[in-house]
Amino acid sequence: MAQHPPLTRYLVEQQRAGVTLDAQLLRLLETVASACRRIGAEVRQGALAGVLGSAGSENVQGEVQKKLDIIANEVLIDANDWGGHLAGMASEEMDDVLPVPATYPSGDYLLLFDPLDGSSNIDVNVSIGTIFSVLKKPAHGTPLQAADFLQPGARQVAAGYCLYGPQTTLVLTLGRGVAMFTLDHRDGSFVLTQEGIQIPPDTREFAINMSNMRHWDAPVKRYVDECLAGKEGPRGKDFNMRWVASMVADVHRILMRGGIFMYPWDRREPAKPGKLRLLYEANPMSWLVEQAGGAATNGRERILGIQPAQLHERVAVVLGSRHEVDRVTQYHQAGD
Ligand code: AHM
Ligand code: MG
Repeated sequence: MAQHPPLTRYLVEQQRAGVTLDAQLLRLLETVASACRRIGAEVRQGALAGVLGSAGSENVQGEVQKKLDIIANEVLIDANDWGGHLAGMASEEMDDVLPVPATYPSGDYLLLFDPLDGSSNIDVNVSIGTIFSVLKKPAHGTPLQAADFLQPGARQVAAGYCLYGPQTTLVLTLGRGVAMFTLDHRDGSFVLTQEGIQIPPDTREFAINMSNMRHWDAPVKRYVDECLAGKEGPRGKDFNMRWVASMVADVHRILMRGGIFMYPWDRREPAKPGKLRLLYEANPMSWLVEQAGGAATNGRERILGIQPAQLHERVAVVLGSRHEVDRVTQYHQAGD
């Protein structure tokens, strides 16, 4: 293959290598990539395009929506609803699932997304992203329903994210490793810049919002305390800490150089299992991380094995370098 083949060529080569990638899935992935390119263009224009700031509305989870949350959501819908590759979509920013309009043919796939992740960073010009997950529509003759989207992450057929940072980077898995594409702004194409991404099993870097420390459960507190104790502590090494507050950026760093990311359950809202959404954030990121040799749990069990009970379900997330995730998981299991 050429040194930096475009996304389309990569997908066709994957198909030839035996990855199940039919014409609909191919169109879906190219459509998502081009929608991300458009979202990235809006992000780059920022104040010049009047896209910063709040939209003055709330999503179903009671979070204030930013203008770019809504714009990104619309770009993804408009790009995808007419192509015949989707039966429907679900988004962090929509109350209910969205079947494709009856005027268009219905396809075999379901697309789930967090259109603009890291919303708190939009107005301060820090990296943000789009996260997506693709499922097959279950075979039944009835109209599309929310239950069709409630599949464990292990059933995803594609997952990825696009990071709008110093570079615009699309990271993708089809279940055979993780590949990264960089947007060439000169001609608007995503080209392959890294394949077979591997997360080192050990790390000296952790990512967690430390301001929540007083609300954490004992296993998370123990793990972080041991990291903070450094060389003199039980881990016998110094740790560094990073927290971008955009999951896309934090996970990207982990894919590039290792680390552990945690957004655990905490006492602020005890009835909620965590902050992050299982279907739009945790599942796609967990699959990417596993495909890169890392691990992802909710502290106790593998995230990809969880049977979702509702569309906007939340989950605790511990993901990244395998040995560190195993350690946090063992600390939880020991306390059960
Ligand atoms: P969002 O989807 O509304 O942007 O929220 C998810 C984001 C994640 O990207 C990030 O890891 C987390 O929220 C940061 O939360 P906090 O501000 O509590 O540190
Ligand atoms: Mg998000």
